[in-house]
Amino acid sequence: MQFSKLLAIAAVTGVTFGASSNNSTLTAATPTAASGCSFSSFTATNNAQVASVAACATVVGDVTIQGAGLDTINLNGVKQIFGDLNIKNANLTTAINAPDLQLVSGDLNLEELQILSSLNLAQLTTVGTLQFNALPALERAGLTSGITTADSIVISDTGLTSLEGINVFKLKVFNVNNNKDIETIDSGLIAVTDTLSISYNSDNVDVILNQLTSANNLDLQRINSFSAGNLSAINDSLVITSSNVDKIEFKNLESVGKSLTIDQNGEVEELDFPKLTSVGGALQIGDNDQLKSFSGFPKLKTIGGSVNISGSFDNGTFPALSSVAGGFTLSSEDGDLSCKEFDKLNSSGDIKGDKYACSGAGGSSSSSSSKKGNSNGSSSDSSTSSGSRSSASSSSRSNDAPSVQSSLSSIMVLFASFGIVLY
Ligand SMILES: *[C@@H]1O[C@H](CO)[C@@H](O)[C@H](O)[C@H]1NC(C)=O
Ligand SMILES: *[C@@H]1O[C@H](CO)[C@@H](O)[C@H](O)[C@H]1NC(C)=O
Ligand SMILES: *[C@@H]1O[C@H](CO)[C@@H](O)[C@H](O)[C@H]1NC(C)=O
Ligand SMILES: *[C@@H]1O[C@H](CO)[C@@H](O)[C@H](O)[C@H]1NC(C)=O
Ligand SMILES: *[C@@H]1O[C@H](CO)[C@@H](O)[C@H](O)[C@H]1NC(C)=O
Ligand SMILES: *[C@@H]1O[C@H](CO)[C@@H](O)[C@H](O)[C@H]1NC(C)=O
Ligand SMILES: *[C@@H]1O[C@H](CO)[C@@H](O)[C@H](O)[C@H]1NC(C)=O
Ligand SMILES: *[C@@H]1O[C@H](CO)[C@@H](O)[C@H](O)[C@H]1NC(C)=O
Ligand SMILES: CC(=O)N[C@H]1CO[C@H](CO)[C@@H](O)[C@@H]1O
Repeated sequence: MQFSKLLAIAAVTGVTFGASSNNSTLTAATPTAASGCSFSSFTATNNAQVASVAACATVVGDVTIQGAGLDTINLNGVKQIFGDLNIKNANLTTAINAPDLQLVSGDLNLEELQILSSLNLAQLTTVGTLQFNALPALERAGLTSGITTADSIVISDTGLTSLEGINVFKLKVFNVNNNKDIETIDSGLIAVTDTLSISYNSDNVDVILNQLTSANNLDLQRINSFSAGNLSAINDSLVITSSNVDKIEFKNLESVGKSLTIDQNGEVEELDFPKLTSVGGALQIGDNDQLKSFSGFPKLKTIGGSVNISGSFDNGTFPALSSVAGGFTLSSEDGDLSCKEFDKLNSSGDIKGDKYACSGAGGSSSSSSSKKGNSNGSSSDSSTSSGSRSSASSSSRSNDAPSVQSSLSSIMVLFASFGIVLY
């Protein structure tokens, strides 16, 4: 968390010393705290101990408040915490008041507060990570000013009805899951550099991310609708699963860096990816009971992993497809889809992987070989042109997308630049 602390401090100095001179004023921000307000960590389990924290306008160190001995937790007067603030496992706490708190440089973590129903974070604008977890009675986050700077937001298993007050647009993690009363997520998010995940909120959750231009991992589960008309690049993987959407539409998306998975969406009838030209990893489409066509990829040219499509299709084409680095499996149980086009794709050598199988209206065809397909889904025609044709072994491995994590350093570099851009 050291890194995010620095960032948060940098961000605050941007505010304090004028965002117009966004130079490195980090050293000017070294906080000074009154005696008793600076420590490595401090745990409060009763009102007197909480009051001793509340006596500090500036706290340097990690604060944990926990236990069943606390009804209302009052942190009035605390303005800045250079460290983490954890409030957790306080199962009799009904209210938390921190109306003067502007900054938590590390994690602000509220967890396992079963009857917490009132939260006042009226002036909070800056956190390293905001994490709410298991706050079932909390309907409002009490973020009156609103959070504008954070590197991660995780909202999980709360009673919140909206994400009002969360106004961070460029960050690393945005994860909203298992909030049964959130029916709309309409956010100004612009870029999410690590994971953007929205899953298992209200069954009717409509997700509107019309400012989003780029994402790394995008994971959508149990959503009702999704719109991201400005999203042009997904650098890692895209997963849409177990959702009620009737149309999956990514009007502006040009590339998916790794795999693209669309499965178990029982109501989806149409896919629309008019600009998508490349999928870096596997393309997986399956268990979408109402999907009769996969003709929504008019420009898709290269697939860097394997293809696995199953369902009951009347038609489906990849008119622009010229390279599949992995194997190709298409199985259409009912419907009119014929394999002709895909047989052609295979015999013209555009499928590089070791396995080709298609079953459709006119019958089925399949073959496998140990040609130089690759096991990690990236490009295959490699160095030695000595076509290694060892006898047809049964080594038809599925070429799943590589799941290489972005290196920490590149995340840090990316994020460092966001730290500045945030203003
Ligand atoms: C950075 O900003 C501080 C405070 O505004 C100013 O005193 C300092 O001269 C600036 N440094 C540079 C290199 O611009
Ligand atoms: C709260 O937690 C304490 C200690 O874990 C436990 O003894 C008590 O029964 C819990 N109370 C409620 C209302 O859950
Ligand atoms: C995706 O990759 C592009 C090109 O490397 C980069 O400019 C962009 O910031 C990345 N976006 C995210 C959200 O990681
Ligand atoms: C894309 O972003 C622009 C500028 O923020 C906005 O006006 C427009 O409505 C967005 N487009 C879509 C299709 O959402
Ligand atoms: C293709 O996906 C289906 C599920 O949609 C799965 O059962 C099957 O094993 C997959 N086939 C391959 C070759 O990966
Ligand atoms: C493809 O199949 C769908 C669903 O059966 C149908 O609505 C559509 O008209 C078909 N398109 C073509 C080009 O045949
Ligand atoms: C797929 O293409 C390979 C290489 O051209 C060929 O050997 C194989 O018979 C083809 N499979 C089918 C089912 O057409
Ligand atoms: C697997 O990926 C690595 C790194 O991208 C690459 O160096 C290697 O050649 C690939 N293996 C094959 C068999 O393509
Ligand atoms: C006053 C100043 O240096 N402003 C700069 C802050 O950073 C942005 C983005 O890097 C520059 O465009 C500004 O010129």
